[in-house]
Amino acid sequence: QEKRAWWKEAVIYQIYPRSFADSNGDGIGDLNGVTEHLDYLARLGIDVIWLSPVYRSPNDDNGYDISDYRNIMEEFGTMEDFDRLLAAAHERHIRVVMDLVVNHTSDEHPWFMESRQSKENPYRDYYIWKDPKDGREPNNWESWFSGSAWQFDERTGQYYLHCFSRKQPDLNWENPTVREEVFDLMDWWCRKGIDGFRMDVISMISKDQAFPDGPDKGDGFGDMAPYVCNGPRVHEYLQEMNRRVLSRYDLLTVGEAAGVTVEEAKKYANAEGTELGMVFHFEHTDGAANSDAVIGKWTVTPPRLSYVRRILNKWQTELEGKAWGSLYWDNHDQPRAVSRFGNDSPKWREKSAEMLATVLHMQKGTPYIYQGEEIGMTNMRFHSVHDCADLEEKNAWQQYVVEQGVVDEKTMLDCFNHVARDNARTPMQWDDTENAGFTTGSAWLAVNPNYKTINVKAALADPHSIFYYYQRLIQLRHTHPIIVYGRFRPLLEDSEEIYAYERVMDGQILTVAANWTDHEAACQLVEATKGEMLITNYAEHKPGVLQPYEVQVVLYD
Ligand code: TEU
Ligand code: CA
Repeated sequence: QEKRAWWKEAVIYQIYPRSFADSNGDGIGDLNGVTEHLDYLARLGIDVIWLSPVYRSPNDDNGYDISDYRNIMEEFGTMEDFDRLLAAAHERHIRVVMDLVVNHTSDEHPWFMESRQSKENPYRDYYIWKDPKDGREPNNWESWFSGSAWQFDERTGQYYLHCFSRKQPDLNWENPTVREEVFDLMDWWCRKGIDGFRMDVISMISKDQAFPDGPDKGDGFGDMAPYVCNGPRVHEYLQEMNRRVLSRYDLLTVGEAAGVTVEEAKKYANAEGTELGMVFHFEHTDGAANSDAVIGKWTVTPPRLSYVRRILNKWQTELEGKAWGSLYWDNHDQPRAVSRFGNDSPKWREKSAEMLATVLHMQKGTPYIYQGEEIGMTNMRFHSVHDCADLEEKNAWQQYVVEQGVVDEKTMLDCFNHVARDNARTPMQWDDTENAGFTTGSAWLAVNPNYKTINVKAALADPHSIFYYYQRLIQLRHTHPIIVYGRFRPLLEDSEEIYAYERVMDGQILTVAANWTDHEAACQLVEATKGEMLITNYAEHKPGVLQPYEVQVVLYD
């Protein structure tokens, strides 16, 4: 029997504040914008909001580069605004989870500004500095954001490590003082009354101290993943964090775990609770792994049902009883769910979005909804690299198109249109007025032109909208313990068309059958339905057949 916990029973809504709602007309979403829309979120029925970083930051990577952990980003407002948001959320029984980015800081963080001063500076060991090797980088590691992961610093003649951009130097977790600093700032936020942390690339905090060259990636660099993901001391550090901070509060903790395997996840999210509550894995969203990548993560090939199902079913069955899981189709780093896994044509957008939502929300684990997913927001069309704001896109363009010439412009833009992070970062579409009601000024990133039809106002006015479908999925989770705690059993694992499974608990069975395609598909699971239909996205059914993107969820007592 699974141990009960509020964060296992909750549905989380991720907010990317920069793109959610602008309250003061400067074109940038902000904290007051979030506060103003809490009633909307309460109406959806979610239990928790996770805020992507809102700390002081020069915004090289939209807040994932923090220069002050105890202050609010100027564009987003003030600490008073934050306190008001927290109180207003709590009044509505919505908890607030903060993003915690402590694998690296901004290069404008005072720790780093000190660190780079001299080799003797007391902050030197807060970061990872190495001498040149044969006059060049200490090893061949490629940053996740293209180019070498090492940056030479003239002043002291050494390189520092940055797994992400050069404005995101990696902290040196080997240094116990660094760990104390991190635990202190976490404690500071906990004492403010926040309800948890989503921990950015927490699987990367321990590096192999030999810093060996990585396997050749074919683009002149080596893969650092084997030496920076799930490193030698990562579990030790998280257990220490758990003892020092997490265990003293009642928190939701989710580790963003780049490179995590099921075996590793069982440690990070172990049922004894000595590390984290759950982790995000990337197996079903990794472009490079699930299809023919053009280069790196860049691909134009949509993931196939058989691939996605194999991965999700593996995680469902292997974590059972050992670790809690998290469920998501998209976030601020991924393309829009309906565009990637479903069908965003006007004809099938709604049905396929509802099908995807059902397949995810009926699985075991804590579901995450990314802002706009609940109204079926779609990918953007980028016509030029100048339409992009994200440094990952810009750097990849520079490296692959401009410098190396290994991809032509059109192919790269196609890739962007399929998987670029900016697809998820276009402003939230609130209504059909100019800028989709996101801002009265000029939006920092262009609004998707389809806002005239796809927006919150239209969704709220239509009782058959995706919004109300999500609302019902959330209500079901809150009323049927089997949806939270039931065991997962895969069904029809060879089908090319149907994703089906069941959940079982205390003599009850919950059956989920979903047609993943745009045509009718025979399905023996829906021949004669005697149980109670909990939710479906079609008003009428055909015995033995699932209509395009149809899904049925049936409870048998
Ligand atoms: O992302 C970490 C991560 O694993 C990246 O490799 C991510 O998968 C990448 O963006 C995919 O292209 C986290 C944050 O979610 C991301 O927004 C940050 O840019 C990154 O860490 C650095 O903090
Ligand atoms: Ca603003």
